[in-house]
Amino acid sequence: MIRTGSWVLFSAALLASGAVASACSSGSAHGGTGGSDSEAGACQGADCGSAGQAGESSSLGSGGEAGAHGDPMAPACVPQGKTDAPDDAFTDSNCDGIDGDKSAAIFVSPSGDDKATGEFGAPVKSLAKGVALAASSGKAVYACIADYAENVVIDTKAVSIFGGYDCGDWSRGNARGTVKPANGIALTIKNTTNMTVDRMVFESANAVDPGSSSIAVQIVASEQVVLSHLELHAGDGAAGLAGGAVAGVTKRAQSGANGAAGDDCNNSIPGSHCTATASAGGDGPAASCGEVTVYGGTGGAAAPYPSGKPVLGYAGAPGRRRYGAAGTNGADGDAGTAASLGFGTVTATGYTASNSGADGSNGAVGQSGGGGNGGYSCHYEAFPTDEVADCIAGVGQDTFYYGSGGGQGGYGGCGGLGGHAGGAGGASIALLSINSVVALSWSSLTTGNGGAGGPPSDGVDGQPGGVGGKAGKPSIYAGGDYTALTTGEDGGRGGDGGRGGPGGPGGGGPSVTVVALGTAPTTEAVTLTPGAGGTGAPGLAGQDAASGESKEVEVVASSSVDGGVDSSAGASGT
Ligand SMILES: [Ca+2]
Ligand SMILES: [Ca+2]
Repeated sequence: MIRTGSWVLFSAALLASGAVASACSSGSAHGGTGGSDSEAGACQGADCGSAGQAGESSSLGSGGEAGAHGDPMAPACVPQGKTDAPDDAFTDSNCDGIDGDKSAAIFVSPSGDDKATGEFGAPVKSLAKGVALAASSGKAVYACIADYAENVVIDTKAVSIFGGYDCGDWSRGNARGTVKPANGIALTIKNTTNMTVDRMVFESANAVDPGSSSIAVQIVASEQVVLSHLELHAGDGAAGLAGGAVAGVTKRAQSGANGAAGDDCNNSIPGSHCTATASAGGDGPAASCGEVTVYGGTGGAAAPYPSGKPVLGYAGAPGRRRYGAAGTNGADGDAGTAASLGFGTVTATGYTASNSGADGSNGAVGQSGGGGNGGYSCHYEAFPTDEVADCIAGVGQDTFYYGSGGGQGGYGGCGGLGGHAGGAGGASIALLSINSVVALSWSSLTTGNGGAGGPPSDGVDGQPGGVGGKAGKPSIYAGGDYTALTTGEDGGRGGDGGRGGPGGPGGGGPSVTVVALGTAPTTEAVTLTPGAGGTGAPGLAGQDAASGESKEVEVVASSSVDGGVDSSAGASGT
């Protein structure tokens, strides 16, 4: 009775899985030829092996023993060879009790233990452990139908993965387990050749880090990769990074240095000897705006003893020679360009959301103010006929006093910093094949939405120009018409720095079910359902960024790796 019951269960499992039992028949086995089959040692262990071990048996030898019991309900199982690949009909062609070859597989089940051997009856718990054991032993992984929160990586040594197995009796059907890690790529295959992944679901979570992508399966530098009866689901790409705020200027540019005061001397007064040095104009140290050195225009020196003209003030730098005049304001920076493509860049190592905006450029440095001219120096005569004219001419000898130096021009303001670009939105990609040969069949691929482009930040106003330096105070002997004549001029005000341009907005991320660099995967009976492309961010200077594309297949030519998308790929958003 027990044996009959277990056979019914086994048979039901086969029927439920849609198996066509060519080697281990189910339907015809009801005919009751079990006795003779068992003699050949070729029936299922569940039926002709030790009683009650449904699907668990054992060797062909024990099958013979079962035959001795002569169960008339046992099905026939005629081995068609020593090997048995998991197949679409779920046929146990080597009659070891499962579709597939028990001796050539590492079994993975959530009820297993990663310290186990992985052999049949002693499954490991994680796919990672299963893949590691399979790689070292040259076996395949048989995974039962369950959820696996793992990032599965197959690197260098090919490991086939077959799902569809029941976690209880390891019968096989079309139901599939799901690999869904908390983040990152669900299945990565690289540097391998000749392997199969069958009857599994790979699902990547929504990307979280700004500009990162959600990719379900990525295959790199691999060949003869067969993907069959899979479901690949990518989550949403993450929104692009917002351009960081730019610090504004809080301090006015450096003021010009004051000119030196007029020197008091009077040759007719003992102890008050005139020197031969004219009072100097203001001349402060260099300042800098980034890599640009800035000076205010140097103030002119007063006229020298005993005769001569005052020195003119010097132009501010950068700028032309404009004595005492205010510097002109620096030009505003240019706005950063908006992202214009609906796709990013695929390189030999992966996809990069490169469709970001450009930074705004900095405003230009304001022109520094010009230096003030120096003052005249005078000889005072007791009985002058035209004092001002004599002063300008530098004649007379009784009394002498210097004019004062001109003030230095105020320093030009530094340009405001440009705004930062908005980052590109991340992509949603179900299958990314890079320089690989992949055959995809009987599968459905869906993607989420591409990430929105990141908004840019605005530029900031330039630094206000520095105040011009004051002329030096006149000599105590100057008075009346002499005061203005002998006093130097103030320096001009520095020009303001230009405003920084706003950053360019980031482009939306694409949503593409199949992306290939190089050869596109071959497809048979494949359903591709892309989501929506991410929205491009609006620009602060009027130009909005492109939205991400929504496509079934995007093929990027290998030759354009450095340049991004293939021109024939239709990169613009849809
Ligand atoms: Ca098979
Ligand atoms: Ca088998």
